Amino acid sequence: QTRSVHSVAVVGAPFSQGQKKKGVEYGPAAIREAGLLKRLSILGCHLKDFGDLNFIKVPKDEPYNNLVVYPRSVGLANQELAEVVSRAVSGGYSCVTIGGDHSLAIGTISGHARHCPDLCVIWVDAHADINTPLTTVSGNIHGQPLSFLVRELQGKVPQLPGFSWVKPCLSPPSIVYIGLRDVDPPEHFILKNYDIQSFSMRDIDRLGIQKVMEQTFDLLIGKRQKPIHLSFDIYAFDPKLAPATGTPVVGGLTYREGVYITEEIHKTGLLSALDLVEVNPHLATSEEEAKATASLAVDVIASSFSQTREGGHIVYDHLPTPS
Ligand code: Z70
Ligand code: MN
Ligand code: MN
Repeated sequence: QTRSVHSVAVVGAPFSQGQKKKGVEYGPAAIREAGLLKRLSILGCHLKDFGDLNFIKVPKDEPYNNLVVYPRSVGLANQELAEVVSRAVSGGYSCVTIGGDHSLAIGTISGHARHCPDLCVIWVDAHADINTPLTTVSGNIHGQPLSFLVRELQGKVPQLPGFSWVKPCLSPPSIVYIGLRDVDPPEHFILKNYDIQSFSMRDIDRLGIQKVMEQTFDLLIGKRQKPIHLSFDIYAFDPKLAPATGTPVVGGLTYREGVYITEEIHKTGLLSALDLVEVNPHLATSEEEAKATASLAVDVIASSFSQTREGGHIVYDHLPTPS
């Protein structure tokens, strides 16, 4: 029996200024405490821990248009994160970034794309996170990261202060969403008019998660093998499973659907970077809830790196003989 050994880099991104709630900066610590590194090493991964990055808040970071909050801080943090991810990926590692809010995908995808310009993105989320700074109602950049990265949208996206380093690196055919159930009208317009493929919760109800994954891979890597960037927002899960998140959206992924998604992605052998974002231990109403959410995050990451439910992932090749 052969198995591939993964080299996995872990980067903690305790970043929260893509939104306004306190606590998501404690996500990386919670996911580490839930045993991430131990679980990956049991799976035989060769690990490199980059630790938790130290982001500085830019002082006097006034909102753009009186609305979009902390643009300079988000821009600078992502610029630094992009450097680290790019270093990890060019060093031969699959890069796991634990967040932090979802605005950090601006940095992880930018950094990943520097080394892998042909990457494709699987965005697992309740939200489409593709508002532009001109369509956002909340003003939170974690609801906008993809708008800065899709080339075809740039005519509609103003440059935010702190964002001059960002080079759009994605095109619609290289993006697939899974799990959508709370899409804003301008986001729906973008998905339809720019032909971005998505499997909503309704599509999962209709097709089942197995067909959804088959079609996802047909769309992204059917013609040519490409490195996969998985951006997994813990909000994709039903709030019963992941209670420690900002604003819960009912009707999300089951545990089994979530794990099936990552098992299938692992089986492609193409996973090159993974973001696990929006775990906010401060929004849990009990210690148990906070622990359950962090432990769910660890399960998602472990099954992305070969953990299986059938039990074949740890070497066991002979039975003890009675003496
Ligand atoms: C909304 C916005 C969002 C997460 C909220 C919501 C975006 N579309 N993402 N929570 N994780 O603010 O643009
Ligand atoms: Mn998100
Ligand atoms: Mn979301």
